[in-house]
Amino acid sequence: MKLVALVAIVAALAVPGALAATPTLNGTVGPGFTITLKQNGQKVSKLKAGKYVFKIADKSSIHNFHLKGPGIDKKTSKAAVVNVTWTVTLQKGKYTYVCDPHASFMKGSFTVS
Ligand SMILES: [Cu+2]
Repeated sequence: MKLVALVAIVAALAVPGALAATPTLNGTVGPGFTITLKQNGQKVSKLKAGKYVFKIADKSSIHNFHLKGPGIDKKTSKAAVVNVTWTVTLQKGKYTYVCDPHASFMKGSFTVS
């Protein structure tokens, strides 16, 4: 009986780590002149290095979503209205995301440590 209980506890502790999902970040640009990057509804400002899934919603044919930083330079096409998913490994450093045609004010950044 005690062994069964112990096995159950060990299994319960081991499973979350084994099944830990890659964290998802939600990037949105448009339809207005806004660009955001959020995790669980909160604006992203700091992340730990590692693998992330970026779900990008490019909702406008006059904007794009362009992510740049150490090891990464990815963007959606300005003309396209698309949902894309990028699986990305973030490294230590500063990353920026901009809408290229309006980069002076449609922009954001976060740091990875
Ligand atoms: Cu724009």
